[in-house]
Amino acid sequence: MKTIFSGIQPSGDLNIGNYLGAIINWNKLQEEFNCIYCVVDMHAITVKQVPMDLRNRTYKTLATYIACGLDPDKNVLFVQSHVPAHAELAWILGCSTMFGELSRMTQFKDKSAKNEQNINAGLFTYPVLMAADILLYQADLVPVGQDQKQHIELTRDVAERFNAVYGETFIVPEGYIPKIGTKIMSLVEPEKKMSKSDENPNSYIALLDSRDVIIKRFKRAVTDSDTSVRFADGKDGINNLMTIYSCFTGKSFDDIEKGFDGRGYGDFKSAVGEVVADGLAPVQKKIGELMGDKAYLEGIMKKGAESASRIASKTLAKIQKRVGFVV
Ligand code: AQP
Repeated sequence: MKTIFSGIQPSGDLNIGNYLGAIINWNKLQEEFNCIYCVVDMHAITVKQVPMDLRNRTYKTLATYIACGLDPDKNVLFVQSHVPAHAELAWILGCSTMFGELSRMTQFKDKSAKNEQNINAGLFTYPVLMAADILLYQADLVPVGQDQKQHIELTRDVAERFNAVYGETFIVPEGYIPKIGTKIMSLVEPEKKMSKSDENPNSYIALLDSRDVIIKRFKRAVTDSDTSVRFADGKDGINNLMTIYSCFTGKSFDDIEKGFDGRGYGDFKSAVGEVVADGLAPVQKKIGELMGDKAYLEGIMKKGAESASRIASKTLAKIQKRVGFVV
């Protein structure tokens, strides 16, 4: 059975970008693959966090994985900082990663522009830790949204370089990026991706937003001066809303265009708000229930960390031997 690895940072409240670009695709994979999903809290501290909020969001992110359908008995679900091998392997891989490569990472450039007062070394070496996350589990496939493609390519380069120097050690993973929903855009600046750490809450729909907030934010979503609902170049706002509507209803763009023929943007925006609110309601209910049972979530974290550590420590020992450490 092939292995899948992916994770999400508890750096903000998860939004429909994270949901459509990552989590719902993970769901489809749990029957066919050996799946390992992590809450990557160590990545989250590359940007300033309030400790209490980070802790709470770590629980909430795990609860969201389960609420969205990931079965803790079929998937390994764990928290990154509970498995120290991630940090240990990141150090070793950092010595096979070039400064120039890391300097070219778009996410580093974007995040350093946004956090001028805190351009820390962790933000710069973030992709090395991500490579360690993936390679520790000898993952074959990494299901992510479009924005993570460059980091997956770097992971492949680092794995290939390590294998060339020390002999075949790592499986070189492939990104798994489905066709639709892999880049949900901001509702206020539709040329930018939707991000959970965006300072403007009107730019995203968090999974736990109330029905009223969801409907209001879609009504205010930035579109264009045209009036017909159709997918076309230069209509970033409408294209984004059509993508979201399609993901929540399963309808094709053709069907959406026909369904809203002769109706204005106002009608369409309301319809998008309704289907998203309906689609998220059961997930919200389940997250609420799970957050009321911290002991259950801690049990999953503990069991997940034990399973992940078993796999990770084996890979790490092999690598330590390869590079010449006395083990
Ligand atoms: N807008 C998006 N559309 C589709 N997929 C997305 N993902 C993120 N944003 C979108 C996917 O969700 C997963 C979460 O990744 P992450 O938390 O490790 O970091 P990220 O990609 O940087 O996500 P955010 O929401 O933008 O977080 P912040 O604001 O903290 O940086 C990944 O699979 C990602 O592709």
